[in-house]
Amino acid sequence: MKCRVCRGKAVIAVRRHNANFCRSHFLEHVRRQVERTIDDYKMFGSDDRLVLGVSGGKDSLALWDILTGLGYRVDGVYLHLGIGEYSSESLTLSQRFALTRNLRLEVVDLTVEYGFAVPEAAAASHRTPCSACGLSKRYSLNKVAAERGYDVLVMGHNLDDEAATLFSNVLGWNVEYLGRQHPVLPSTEDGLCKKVKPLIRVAERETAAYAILAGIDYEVEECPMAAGNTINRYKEWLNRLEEQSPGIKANFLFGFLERGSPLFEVSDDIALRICSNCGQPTTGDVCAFCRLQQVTISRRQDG
Ligand code: Q46
Ligand code: ZN
Ligand code: ZN
Repeated sequence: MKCRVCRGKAVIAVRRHNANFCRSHFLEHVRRQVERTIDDYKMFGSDDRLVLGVSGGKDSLALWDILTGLGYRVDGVYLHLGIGEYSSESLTLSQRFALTRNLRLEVVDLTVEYGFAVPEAAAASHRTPCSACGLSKRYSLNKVAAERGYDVLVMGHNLDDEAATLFSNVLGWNVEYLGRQHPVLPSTEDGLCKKVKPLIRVAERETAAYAILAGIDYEVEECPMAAGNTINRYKEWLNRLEEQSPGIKANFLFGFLERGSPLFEVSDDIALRICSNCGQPTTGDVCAFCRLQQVTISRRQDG
């Protein structure tokens, strides 16, 4: 197996690009994919203040490495979810990454800041852990980005994440979510920070390979609350299709973004209001995060 670029010994095959790469040309290939995504979708420029949602996993740390390598100045924000050892280990790995590269990492602890952790909120609200977790991440990362005056909130979702989410939204015909599934969500005057996903051209196995080949020490343990997560199941299904038809996952996602997405665009008329409890943007009176917080704390007081 020879590298497509230098004909040296290849270490990885990327079947959907019909290409094999040596270590250095694979790293280069991934960086180019990210650079192209940033340019194609006009995600940000060199003057923008960027903050990255950091989890300690392969995707966010690989993306931090890639963006700083491309010359962007990117701070990180880590949200401590309160999921036992998994959270404390991920935090240590994130802090070590930031420290050794002289990068700024802000840590927000859900328990300290909001009085509850993900496992308790999931149980109290009868949501799945990933649903309570996703809501908490969206809320608190946006809040930090908006309050600290960042121009863009950068997220490490990869091709598999986005394709599986799209698959899930199509299976359920969640037209509202389909309308919002875009690699760039603009900022709003009500307090939503611009949000972008520069890793969407890179598959999960490629971000893992990038992290390993770039010498990044990341959290390899899976979150203990991931069991039963439907998105992970859809990822497996899509990977089975990908094995038979390399490229099908990327075609599914990018075909949607180019041709399907405009059909589901949400109108700008959906006016956001200000949550009467926390002041963050919401479509209702009290935002979903404050409702999650209230139900969790009141269950604890009742119990
Ligand atoms: S951390 Fe949170 Fe993931 Fe754990 S609870 Fe689910 S969403 S699986 S990326
Ligand atoms: Zn090479
Ligand atoms: Zn609120």
